Amino acid sequence: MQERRLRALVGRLLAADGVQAGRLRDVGVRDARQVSLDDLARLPFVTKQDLWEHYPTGFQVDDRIVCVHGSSGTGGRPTLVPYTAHDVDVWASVMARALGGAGATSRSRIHNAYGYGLFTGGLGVHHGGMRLGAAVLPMSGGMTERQVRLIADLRPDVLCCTPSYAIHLGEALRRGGVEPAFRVGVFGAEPWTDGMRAKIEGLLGLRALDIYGLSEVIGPGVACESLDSQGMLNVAEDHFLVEAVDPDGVPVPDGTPGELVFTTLTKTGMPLLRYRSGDVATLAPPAPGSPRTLRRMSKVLGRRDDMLVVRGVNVFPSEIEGVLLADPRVGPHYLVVEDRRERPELWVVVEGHPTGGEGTDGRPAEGADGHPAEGVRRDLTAALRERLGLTCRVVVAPPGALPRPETGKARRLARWDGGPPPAPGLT
Ligand code: DLL
Repeated sequence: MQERRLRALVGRLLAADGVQAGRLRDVGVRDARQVSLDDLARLPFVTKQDLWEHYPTGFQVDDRIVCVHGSSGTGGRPTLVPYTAHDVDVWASVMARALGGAGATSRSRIHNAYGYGLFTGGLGVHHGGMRLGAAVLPMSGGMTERQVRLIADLRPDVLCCTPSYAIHLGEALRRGGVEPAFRVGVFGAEPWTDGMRAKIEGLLGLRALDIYGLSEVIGPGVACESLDSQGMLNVAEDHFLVEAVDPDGVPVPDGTPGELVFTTLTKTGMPLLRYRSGDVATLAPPAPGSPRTLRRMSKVLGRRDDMLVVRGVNVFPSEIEGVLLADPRVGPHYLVVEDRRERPELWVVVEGHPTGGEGTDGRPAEGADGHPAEGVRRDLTAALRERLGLTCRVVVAPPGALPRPETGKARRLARWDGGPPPAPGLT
C-alpha cells in the first residue's frame, strides 16, 4: 500500500510540474511507475529552507484549498501549509486514531487546551476528537482560571495540551483544590522527557502520553504513543512514511538517532517528498507481539539545530532536563542559556521547589554557607558535570521567577550574545 501511495504521490508531483517535479526529473524520475520503496533513498529531499524560499505557497500543488495552518517558526519566519478537504479528512482520521490509541472513546470529554488558530494543535485535536465521536471542549490556551472552573464542572476524562501547560494547569488545579477526573493526557508540540512525564502524572493523576507532529506534514497525529506502545510513538506510516538519516542524509539503522524525514503519501494540498524535519529520534519496528503493524519512533531527543556545542561538548537540552527533573528540590520550570558573549558558557536557571523539597536523604540540603539553595546549586552542578562532561553555571531562582507559558510552546533555550541577561541571576 505504501508503494502504491508513493507512486501516486510522485505522479501528482510530476503532473503539477512544480519545484519537486523539477528535482525528481534531475535525479532521472520521469514516470511514477519507475519508483519503488527501495528507491526512496535516492529521491530528493525538501527542507524548511526550501519552504521559506518559496513562501508563501510555492509548494502548493492543488487549488482546492479549504484552510491554511502553519507555525510562526524559528526566527519568526512563518511556514504556511494549505490543506484540501481530503487533507483535513486524513488529519481527522490520524488524530482520531491517536486519541483512540490513548484510550479516548465516543463517550469521552476531551479538554482541549492546545491553542486554536494558525497553530495546528487546537484544530487538529478538534477534528480528531469529533471524528471519534467524543465531545471536544475547545478551550484553547490561556485564561487558566476559566479552564480550572470547567474542569471542575464538566469533569473531562482526556486532557490535551502542551506538557508545560499541563504542569501550569496542574499547579492551578491544586491551588484551587480541584481534583480532576482525567484518565489520560495527550501532550506534545514541544520536547519533554520521561522525567517530565513522571511530574505530570503525579500532579494530574493521569497517564501521560506523547503526541508528535509538525505543520508541514499535517500537524499533531503524525505519531502518537498508545497505551500499549511501550514508551514509543506509533507513526501513522500509512500516511506519513518515515526515515531517519544522518547529517549527510544517509539513512541510519533502527535504534540509531537520526533526523526524521517524512513523505506525505496521501496529502494533496502541499504534499512533501522526503521532508527533513530537523527533529532527531530513533526508529523501531512495531512492539513485539503487538497487533499494531506501524513502525515506532522514540520521543524526540532534540533538534538538529538545537544541539549546543559548548567548548567542544555536544549537549542536547533534553539531557539537562533529565538531570533537573531527577532532583525533587527544584520545580519543573527551567531555562538553559547559551552564553556566547566571551568564553562560551552554559547557564542553567532553575526554580527552587515551592514546597522547599528535601535532599535525597530526606533532609533539607544545605550548602557550606547553610543556605538551602547553595546545596541545590552545588549538587546540580556536579550532576550536570557528570551527565554532560561540562561544567555549567547553575542559578537557583525563587519559585515563580521564570516566565510561564500560558499559551504556545515553552521557551527553554535562550542565546545570550550581549545586552541584558535573558533570565534573573545571570552575571
Ligand atoms: O507542534 C504540531 C503539534 C501540535 C504536535 C500539538 C503535537 C501536539 P509545529 O508548530 O509546526 O507543529 O511544530 C512542529 O514541534 O518539528 C518538533 O520540533 C516540535 N514537536 C512537536 N511535537 C513534539 C513532541 C506542532 N511530542 C515542531 N516532542 C516539531 C518533541 C515536538 N517535539
